[in-house]
Amino acid sequence: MELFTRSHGRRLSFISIGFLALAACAKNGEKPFLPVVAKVGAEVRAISTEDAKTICKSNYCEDNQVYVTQFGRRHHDDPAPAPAPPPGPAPQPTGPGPVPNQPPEQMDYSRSILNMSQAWAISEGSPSVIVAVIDSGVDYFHPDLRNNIAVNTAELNGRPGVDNDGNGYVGDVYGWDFYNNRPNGYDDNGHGTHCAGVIAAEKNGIGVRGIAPRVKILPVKFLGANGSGDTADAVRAIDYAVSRGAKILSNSWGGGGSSPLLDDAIQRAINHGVIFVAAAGNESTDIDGSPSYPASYANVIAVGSSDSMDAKSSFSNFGSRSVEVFAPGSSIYSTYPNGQYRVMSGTSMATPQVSGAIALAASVRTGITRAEVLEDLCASSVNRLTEYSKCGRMDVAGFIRRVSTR
Ligand SMILES: [Ca+2]
Ligand SMILES: [Ca+2]
Repeated sequence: MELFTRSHGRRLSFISIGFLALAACAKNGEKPFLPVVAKVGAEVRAISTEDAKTICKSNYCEDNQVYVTQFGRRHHDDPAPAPAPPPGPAPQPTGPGPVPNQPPEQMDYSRSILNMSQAWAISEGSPSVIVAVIDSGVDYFHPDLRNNIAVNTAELNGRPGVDNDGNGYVGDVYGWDFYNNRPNGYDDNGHGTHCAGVIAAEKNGIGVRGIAPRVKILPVKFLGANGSGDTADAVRAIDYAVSRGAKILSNSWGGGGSSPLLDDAIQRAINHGVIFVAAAGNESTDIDGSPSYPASYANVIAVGSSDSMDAKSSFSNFGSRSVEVFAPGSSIYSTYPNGQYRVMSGTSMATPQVSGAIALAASVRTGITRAEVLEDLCASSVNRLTEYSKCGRMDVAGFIRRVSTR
């Protein structure tokens, strides 16, 4: 394998003192950071510097990168960030607890900018399309999400403590938590639940409505309660999402340097027919010149953030060669854990707008390819922000119209 040939003789830098400090200060609910990631057989796992001395003699190893949510930096015109819910154990599949009274359904400016009523006249999405939210997890009992979760029925109806569908994960009814290595991608941060609502909050008269309000969300957690995760868990999360039949992988996270192991996992997913959407990042940087990962890997659909005036969000990264499309990411209203709702800003919020639109496209035309998605998404985008992107600002009605007539 190419990875192994590349590995021999490669020197690991065991990067920065900062990461070592991070490892030393792991707090409650945060696991210690292991600075090396190794590929041992088919398994990818994080290891200590000490273990690397022996394991990396005969296996491919690289620096374990740290990734964080692409929640926007704060600006004077942004609302204060919502406090994260306290970390706790994942609710088990016995059912939801009591939820607060739900507000009536309301939609922010992004639904009108994206011409959603025209798009919804063509399709509200199909329950056979699964979008994996690879993030901090999802509140899968949220009243606006619980009917749109990709439930693993073999596990739900199977015997407890047994891997009923034989996929290597015991009890993965509502996805998997790779950060804590336990069943169900429950959200102890808030970020993943917000992204999930942008994609598929239900059309039910309460809360908010997602871009594709009838598709299914697969919760895949690899970011911890503190919003950060590493290469080893990201790779396992991507492979898991593909194995569960997700057609679209929505990735509102980034950071770190280039990782051959992560790139490999992404290309493996794409070769499987999956569409990988990623946030361009929030450093106000031209990523044509300084790449941002995973957005900058080949064949990834990278998303920048725009605002209610159709301008680039001040925090958003950009790149006329590296960013495919912009979508509204400033001040987006969506779901939040424990039956709540929040306004949040970031390329994190723009990314699920695009993932949701592609989910609609895949609902209208089963088996649509990544190349066809890109062609129609780009051709239908509005001629704005083209100095910052390949295609401009997404228009969902135009996109779905093109897909439906292809
Ligand atoms: Ca299983
Ligand atoms: Ca709703």
